[in-house]
This record gives sequence, C-alpha cells and structure tokens, in this order.
Amino acid sequence: MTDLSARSTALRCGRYLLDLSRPRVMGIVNLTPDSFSDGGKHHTVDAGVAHARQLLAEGADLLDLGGESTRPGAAEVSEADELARVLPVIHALRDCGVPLSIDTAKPAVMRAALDAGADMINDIWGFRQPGALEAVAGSNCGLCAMHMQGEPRTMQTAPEYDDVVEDVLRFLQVQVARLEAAGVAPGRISLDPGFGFGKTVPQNYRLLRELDRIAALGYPVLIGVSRKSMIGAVTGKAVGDRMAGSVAAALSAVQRGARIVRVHDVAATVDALKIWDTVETVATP
Ligand code: 7PJ
Repeated sequence: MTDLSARSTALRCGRYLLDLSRPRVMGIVNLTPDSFSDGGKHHTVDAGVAHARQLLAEGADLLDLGGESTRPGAAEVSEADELARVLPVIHALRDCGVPLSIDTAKPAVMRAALDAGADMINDIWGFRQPGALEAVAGSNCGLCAMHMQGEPRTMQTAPEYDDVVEDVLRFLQVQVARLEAAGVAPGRISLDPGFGFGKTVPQNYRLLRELDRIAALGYPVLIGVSRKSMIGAVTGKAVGDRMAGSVAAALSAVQRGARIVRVHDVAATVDALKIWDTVETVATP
C-alpha cells in the first residue's frame, strides 16, 4: 500500500524542496496600493520589498506575493497593473533564500512570474481559469489549489453547500485529477479549503474542525485564516486586533494536519509553532 502521508512531507517549489516534516510559515506580502499609505508604483514596490525583508527576519519559510486584492467586493486588477506590482518585487527578492509564491489567478501573470524566477503559484481559483493549467504544467513550480465557491465579488452573498466538507473534498480531488492529467507531478501540489471564500462563519469552523479529512487526501494542506472575518466573528475584534485569534486558529489547523500556514503575523506564528513542535516532538525523559 502506498503511504499517502509520505507525499505530504515535502513540497517541490521550483528551485526548492520545501521540507514539511515540521509546519511552515508563509508570510503574506500584499502589493496592492490600497494596502500602503500613499499608493504609487515605486512606493508600492519599495514598501513591498521592505515588508518582505521584515517577514524574512521574523522567520518566514516562504513568501506569498499578491498584486490583486481578492477580498470580498474588491475591484478587478488588469494584467498589466498586476505585473507592474509583482515583477519588480520578484526580481528584488529572487535570491532571498526562501521560495517565492505568487498569489494570482491570471495565466499570463503566472507565466511571467515563473519566467522571472518565482517558485510557486498560489491560485484562489484552483487553476480553473482558461490557460491556468497550461501556464504551470511545464515548469517545476509548487502549486496551491484553493477551493472557492462563486467569485470574490459576490462569494459571501449566500454560500450554499450540501455538506461543506464533502463538497470541498470533492472539489479538491477533481482539481488534483485535472492537474495530474495535465502532467503536474503530485509532489508539486498543495491543497487549501479556502477559508472565507464563499463560506459562512459556521462553515469555516466546520472545515477547520474537520481539516484532517482534507489532509487525508495525501497532499500538503495550506491554510489562510490570518485576520479573516471568521476570527473577528468569534473574538469581536477589528482586523488590526486579530493576531492572537489568528495564531490560535493556525495552531488548530496545524494540529489537524495543515503543513503551511499563510499569515500576516509571522513572528508570533513562528513562536507558537516552535512551542507546538516542541510539545509534539519532545523526547520522553
Ligand atoms: C488566501 C489566499 C487563502 C490561499 C487570500 C486574505 C485574502 N491564498 N489568498 N489561501 N486568502 N491559498 O488574506 O484575507 O486563504 S487573500
């Protein structure tokens, strides 16, 4: 019998083989101008690179660069604008020593990012846009295929499932089959249930509680809960005050098999995971 868990102990990410024998922290680098004080292309690029270097100093194991806002209701970004935000940052960080992931759903951005030296493509659409499979299949990049119901603009209006866990599982299995049929090696694939992407708060928490069922598919599970409204809904805290709640949710996910946690607060998450890992691996005295 094949040991399915063996597949989740590493992820091929372009130049890197990311060791997942312990959980890893993916630092979020947001390159959308609205997330920085005064906008402007140079400012966005410089601020993005500085922020990335800060996250590396805090212990990020990989970085996720995003030039397109995917929050509910966010406006669409043109291919040219997204490339202008992302490419200079890839060039500046190419040799930073950790895999560079690009958060994009646009095939042209995927191709250009990979040509510029990116190691991983993180697609909230799960490589469903026309041309996305072809854009990544021929490279050796890592992939994150995420579940989303609907589209970012409207996805939170009325999410509906027969059974949220079963539906997400089935979706991810279909995407894995499509990726592998297109020639993507299984060792390049990670899966994400897509917290907050077309899910109510109870649906998000049910997915979190039953995350082990997604991990049982045998691919590394990547999750993003950092500062999301599911944290605010329980803690009653505004977005800037959700660090403790986000760290707790990330730890719960890791406890249930997540291997990569996508976070804003890298330093706090790294500390929490060091303690978790020590508890889990401590030798019997
Ligand atoms: C996620 C993402 C997530 C993956 C965003 C935000 C919204 N990529 N990109 N998983 N979320 N793989 O960070 O609040 O949960 S953007």
